[in-house]
Amino acid sequence: MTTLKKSIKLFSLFALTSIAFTSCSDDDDNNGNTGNEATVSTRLYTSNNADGNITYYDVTDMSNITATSLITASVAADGVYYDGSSDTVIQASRSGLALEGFANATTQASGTTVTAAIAGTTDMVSPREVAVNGNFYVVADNSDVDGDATTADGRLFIYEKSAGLFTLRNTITTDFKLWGIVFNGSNLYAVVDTTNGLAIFNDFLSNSIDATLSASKRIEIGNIVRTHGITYDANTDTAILTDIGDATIGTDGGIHIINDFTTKLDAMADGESIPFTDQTIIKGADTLLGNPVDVAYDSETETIFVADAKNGKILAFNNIGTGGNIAPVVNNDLVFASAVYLSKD
Ligand SMILES: [Ca+2]
Ligand SMILES: [Ca+2]
Ligand SMILES: [Ca+2]
Repeated sequence: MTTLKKSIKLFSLFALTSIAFTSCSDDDDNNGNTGNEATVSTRLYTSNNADGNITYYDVTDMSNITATSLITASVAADGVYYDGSSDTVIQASRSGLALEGFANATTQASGTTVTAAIAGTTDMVSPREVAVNGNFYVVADNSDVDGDATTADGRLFIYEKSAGLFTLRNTITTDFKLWGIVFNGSNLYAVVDTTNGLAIFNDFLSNSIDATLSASKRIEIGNIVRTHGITYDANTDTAILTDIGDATIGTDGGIHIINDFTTKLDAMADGESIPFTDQTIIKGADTLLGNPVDVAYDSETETIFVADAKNGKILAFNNIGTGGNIAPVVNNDLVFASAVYLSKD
């Protein structure tokens, strides 16, 4: 690490530790959980494109959120994931162009410099979101594939995790631009970047050789301008997608919540759209949503967490009700925030 980079990273760390959290949650969601009897720790893992460090927030008690930062050699990173069985946090490094996994994730002091215990091969060009199914880690890469920027395409890199290594199994080329991805069982949902589209790949990991693959089904999400982030909660059959609107505007972002998602999806023909009347939409000046690029959901507390790259924020919303122009209950600065992942263990 160069002295300059070290200085920048140290400065970032000091800036981080001086952050004051604002939270006005006092367990008013009527779930009877005061936090005292909870046996689980709820953590929100985040990555960013400002310094490439991993920051996780312990959000078990929303009125007393603490932050821990792990200092990595990467200077920019996107998709992030936490494996509770091995206490390992994984991110897709945009400076290293590989997956990197850090052990003892929750037992290190904030500010500790960490080195990758699980290294990946450097196959990617522009890694974004990560989706995990067992030992398979899929990374969406949004670089142009065919050398023609006017034709929409992207690649999904499928890695298999083994002891100390992410090994590339195969690559799937898509006929649309990629960003957010998430598994629902064996099916992979992928947002269709620059549009309001969502692509569904049934039994995605069964595609085990390099290939170009069209989606099993494509739908549209009504009233979204340009989607980026997606999450799916199987317990409540809820899908949540983000809308960045115009990428140059910091006040036009939104969050779209779709209940009974698979019921709706299964009933839809290819190309159909979910009307805005079948969604709960959070949007407006009070939301602070500019370019929400990734989203996570705690269905137990009905809390949505968002990484907003444009406004440099980690935001949380609860008491969502019918949505609209609601203020976040957590508003934390994280410059060039790129990804979020929620773990309960
Ligand atoms: Ca192209
Ligand atoms: Ca925007
Ligand atoms: Ca994510």
